[in-house]
Amino acid sequence: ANTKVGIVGIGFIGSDHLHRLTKTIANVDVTAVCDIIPGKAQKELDRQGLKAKDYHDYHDLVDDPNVDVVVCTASNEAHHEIVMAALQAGKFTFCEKPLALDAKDCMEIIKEEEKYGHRMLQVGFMRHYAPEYVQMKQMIDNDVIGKPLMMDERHYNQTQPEEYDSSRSIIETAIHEIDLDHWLLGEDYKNIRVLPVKKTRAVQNDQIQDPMIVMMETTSGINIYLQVFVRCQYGYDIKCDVIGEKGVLELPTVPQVAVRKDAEYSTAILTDWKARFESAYDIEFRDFMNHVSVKKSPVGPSAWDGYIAAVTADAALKSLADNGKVEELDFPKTPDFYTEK
Ligand code: ISE
Repeated sequence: ANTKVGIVGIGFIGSDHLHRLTKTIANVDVTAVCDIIPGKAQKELDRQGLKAKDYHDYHDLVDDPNVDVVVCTASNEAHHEIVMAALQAGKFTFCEKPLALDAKDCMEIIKEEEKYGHRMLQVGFMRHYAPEYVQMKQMIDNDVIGKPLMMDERHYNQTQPEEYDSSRSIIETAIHEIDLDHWLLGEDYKNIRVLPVKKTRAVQNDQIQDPMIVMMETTSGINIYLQVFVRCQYGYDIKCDVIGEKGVLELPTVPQVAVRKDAEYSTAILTDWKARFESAYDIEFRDFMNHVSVKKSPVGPSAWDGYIAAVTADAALKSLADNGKVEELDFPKTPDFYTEK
């Protein structure tokens, strides 16, 4: 029988996952959806030509016996309570990043998950599944460029809604690199700082520092330099260079057909982040569903990864509030619970 999935939050990524789970991933039925805005989920079901139970309250969705697995794609603030409810209902859960707003809330989720004695949850850090990052990690592990010394990264969005603030630039945007870099390098972070730099005139309020420079240092002293710019205007642009003792690894951009025309040679730059990592999302969900559909624990990014990222993000926000002061980081050992296979 197909695995029955309920999705809470039918926004940008929620509608994308709804489509993915019904059209791309095999042996899944989306049996229920829910959105805080009345009518929104039903409208999306109609648009995609789908039928599912449309709940107004997510509690009813997570308690529905016709839902085996909960996918949480609600707004960041709601992740914690929805995930807690899903775990309490004993459902395998996929939660989009960030797992919760801060480390304290992530720890509560970990405590809840621990009650089951095995992993119940996966966090949507989909870049772990992007073939280009996977290759990069293998090349680092295989010593292709010798020991990594520095990383040079860019995370640019074309634009974000008016209310997007510095905290979201960190917990929703930079969180991808915060999570990914220590995985790529196989080292913890020692410290982080966020430098307020010259601001773009594309923002008219003081709620956001845009762009910002995030600097992290790992325990062995690898320096990471990341520019976060969520209103760069020109496109969705991701750069990741790892500079080693013998060479540099460079993340490719998504291949686009080149155009020779009118005395120009050009290639497009994507603008939609969902398109940039489309295959990563597909592979991620295939892996997650392959495990939970046979009642096996998921093996992708865990609540612990969500927690470590949140500890780092908390420190980043503190640094930004303190004009770029270096915040020291010291991570506890990963509980066995999360390393058991
Ligand atoms: C969004 O939630 C994402 O995950 C994108 O990858 C990121 O680029 C964007 O800034 C976020 O809002």
